[in-house]
Amino acid sequence: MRKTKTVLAAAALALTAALAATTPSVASSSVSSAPASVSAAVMADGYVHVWEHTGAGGATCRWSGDDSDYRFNTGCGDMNDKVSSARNSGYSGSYEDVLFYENTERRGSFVCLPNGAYWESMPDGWNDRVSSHSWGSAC
Ligand SMILES: [Ca+2]
Ligand SMILES: [Ca+2]
Repeated sequence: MRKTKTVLAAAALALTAALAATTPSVASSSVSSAPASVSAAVMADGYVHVWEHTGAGGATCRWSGDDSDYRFNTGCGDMNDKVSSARNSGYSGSYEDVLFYENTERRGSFVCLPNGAYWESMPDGWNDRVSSHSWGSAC
């Protein structure tokens, strides 16, 4: 519980910083609680989202670009070997799919999350395993 609060506080700080640096019109809640019925038709927001628990639960992170090391993230702390659900709501185009790698620096085995897809739980063998990701056109 203490750790969750720390993560949320850090996320709030980073969100504030991000909003100050960009446009205030993209404000979004750091606690995602979209109803299950929405998951089939994901609204594109340009981000890949991951969560600590299945069903979009617990701590969350999102990126619009690549991330080579899930241990260190601005605003959402350590997500290394913790990801249990994920959503690709990136914009469709040339780099619309997300490749999740088992190791940092995009090394090792990977799984591909297609554009617009939501994994309520990770594929077999991938719970608490992802350590980095990149955008691509590989699914
Ligand atoms: Ca987890
Ligand atoms: Ca890993």
